[in-house]
Amino acid sequence: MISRSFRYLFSKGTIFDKILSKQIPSKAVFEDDDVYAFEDIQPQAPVHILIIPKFKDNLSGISQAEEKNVKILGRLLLTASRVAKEKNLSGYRLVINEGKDGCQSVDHLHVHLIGGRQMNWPPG
Ligand code: DGP
Repeated sequence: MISRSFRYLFSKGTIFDKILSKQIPSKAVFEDDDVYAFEDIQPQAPVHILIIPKFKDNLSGISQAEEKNVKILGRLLLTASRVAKEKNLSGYRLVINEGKDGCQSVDHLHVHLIGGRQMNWPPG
């Protein structure tokens, strides 16, 4: 059987595929069978964590989501909430950037968990 990391190694993918296959190091915060949470390399706040599905399943962004993705979408949000509790955040923001106008730079669905400082509204 082909291992997971072997498959990632040869799949055409984004930087997050390389992170998942450990070709690129990352600072893990949480991991289970479905999701991986790790520290953002360009933090926008004292706490800035990315939560991604381990199996991309064509989810390059939230605009690709279909009914069949409901479970993983829920897992991403639950993981964000769980990590925020573990980090003792009293308040925080969850962000999904979509497309060029949404400032998305990596085409692998991800939720930003941002906290540890006062957020502003409206966002920039
Ligand atoms: P977005 O702009 O919403 O697509 O967010 C992509 C995020 O990914 C951005 O905040 C920076 C982060 N990022 C890009 N490359 C790397 C990397 O190699 N390692 C880590 N940990 N984060 C990365």
